Parts: sequence; C-alpha cells; structure tokens
Amino acid sequence: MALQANASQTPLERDHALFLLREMLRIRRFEEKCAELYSAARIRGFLHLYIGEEAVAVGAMQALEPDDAIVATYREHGHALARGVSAASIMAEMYGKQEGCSRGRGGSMHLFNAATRFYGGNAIVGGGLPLAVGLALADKLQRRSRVTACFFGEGAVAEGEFHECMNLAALWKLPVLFCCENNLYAMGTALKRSESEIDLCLKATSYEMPAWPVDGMDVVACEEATERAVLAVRSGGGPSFLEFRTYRFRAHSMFDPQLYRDKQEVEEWKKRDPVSTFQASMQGQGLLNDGDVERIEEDITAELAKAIEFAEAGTLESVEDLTRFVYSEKARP
Ligand SMILES: Cc1ncc(C[n+]2csc(CCOP(=O)(O)OP(=O)(O)O)c2C)c(N)n1
Ligand SMILES: [Mg+2]
Repeated sequence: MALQANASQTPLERDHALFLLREMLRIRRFEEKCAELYSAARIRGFLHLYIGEEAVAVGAMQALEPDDAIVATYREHGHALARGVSAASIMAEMYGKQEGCSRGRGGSMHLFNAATRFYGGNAIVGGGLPLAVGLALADKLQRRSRVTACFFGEGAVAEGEFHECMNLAALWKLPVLFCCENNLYAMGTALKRSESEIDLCLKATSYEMPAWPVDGMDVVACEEATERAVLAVRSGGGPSFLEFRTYRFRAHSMFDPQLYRDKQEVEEWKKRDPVSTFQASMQGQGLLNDGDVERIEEDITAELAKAIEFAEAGTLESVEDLTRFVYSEKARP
C-alpha cells in the first residue's frame, strides 16, 4: 500500500529555514556557473544539471547521519554539495583536475568522496541500485546501524536491476532508502510513454516495502518524508521507497534541443520553483529579515569564486599516472 505523506505540522525555525534556503541556492548558483563554464569550454564532457530539483537533495540529506551512505546518479552535483563535499573539489573535478574529488578521472558524472560516504556519481541508469544494496548488505552483516540512501531517476524503473534490487533488499530486509526522483522524463522519453503503470509507489509496494509519494518541489516536505522513511529503515524493518515528484527545468544534458516537451509545461512547473516558493513561504511566515538573501548570495558568490580559482589553478594528471588505480594500489607487489 502506498502511504500518503502527511502535510507539515511542525513550525519551521528561522535558522533551519535559512540553512535550507542557503543550500538550495548554493546548488542553483553552482550549476548556473557550471553551465557558463561549459559554454566557455572550461568544463568539458557531459553535464547534467539538477536545476529545479534542488529541494529533493537538500531536504532528504537533512534526515541522514554522517555514517549513512549516499549513492546517486550522473545528475548528482546537488547531492554532493548538500552532503558536504566541498564546492572546490567538485569544481576541480568538473575541470578534470587531479585536485578534484575523483582525482579528475570522473568528471561531472562520477563525483566521489569517501570521507562523506558519498559513493558516486554513477553514469549507468540503474547502476547505483546494486551498489546501494551491496553497501546495505555489508552493514547488515556487520550489524551496523546505518542507512544507505540511493537516489535514482524514474528512468531506472524500466531496468531489470531496479526489480532485482527491490526484491533482494525487501527479501533480506536491508537498510536501503530508495529515493526515486521522478522528473517525468528519461532523456526525451516521458514516463507515460514507457511504463504501463506510472504510479511508482505501486511498484515498490508490490515488493512488500512501504512507499510514500512526496512533493519534490517542497523542501520541507522532502525533509519530513525522508525523516519518517529513514526512521522506518533504521528500526530494522527493511527498505523503504520514496517517490519524489519533481521536474528538471533545464535540458537533459547540454546537448538536448528538448523537442519532447512543451515550453508551456516547463513554464507551469517553474511557477513551483523550489527556491523561490520556499523563499516566498519564509517571507510569509516572517522568517526572513531584510538583507538575509543578499548575505546568502554574497557568501555563495565568494565560495564559487574560490572554487573556480581552485579548479583553474589545479593540475592535470601526468601521463605516467594514467594506469594507476586500475587495480588496488595495496595489491601491488
Ligand atoms: C543502462 C543505460 N542505458 C541508457 C543510458 C543512457 N541514458 C543516460 S541518461 C538516461 C535517462 C535516464 O532518465 P532518469 O533515470 O529518469 O534520470 P534523469 O536524467 O531524469 O535524472 C539514459 C537513457 C545509460 N546511461 N545507461
Ligand atoms: Mg527522469
């Protein structure tokens, strides 16, 4: 049975609300800068922007502990930033510099950071799910009270891996939180053109796991739903599933003429922009003072300027090092 997420009952505290707003704005501005740098050919390769979906990563991340693990897709800059991976190390990774969080070998789609238990950045659709199930199996076998949160797009539900992972996680009662980011499109394919059943929570409940639909444009709803789901997972009951209903405002990647959706549809969703609607809601609740947003914007501008400076000054890996890390360094004679 799909359970309906309750509307928020708890009044928001000003400091927390400011933090949520700041985190969403950090992601928004970081990615706007990335798009600029991409056009200027400072960043190359693939680039998939999360703009429009920021409430999901920011809200969900608040419910996770430092010891929990995160697995994400190639649209993961927001998750990495919200998890605490530094903007500088992410930007250097975008530039392919060895000071980047994946030593410049991963680029935009393969951000990785062991210190924050951020296990990528996975380019293969559905590829993160088995990793998450494996991490959770290890935790269960070693009796650690950890949760693995696995973020993936709704496109992954068409993959066999999705069903195998849902089944095994439920059968073995593994501590995985499946976070499906349903932005309605997998590249140019609308969900309703590729799936006979478009209620994704039903797919999860058919594997005997609790599932909740969540308003993915509302950061507080995302935080509260994730808190409830994490509690269920941490209590040992097995996996849970959240379907965040969201929308990407930009193209799938930097090469996408967007012929598969109407401009009008995009404009309609933009009215629910998670950043501006949350800012307006804070204003309405008297949680914003004069100058708050300006201060946040100034801090972010300074953080981004430093991140870009760090990336520009970074170095490319030497050719001699190219075959390193193919095998574990420890295994070397
Ligand atoms: C196994 C596999 N098949 C195809 C692709 C090509 N591909 C890249 S992104 C994508 C769409 C995935 O959409 P979704 O899972 O909804 O995530 P979103 O991009 O909307 O965040 C596809 C088909 C891939 N990366 N991996
Ligand atoms: Mg999608």
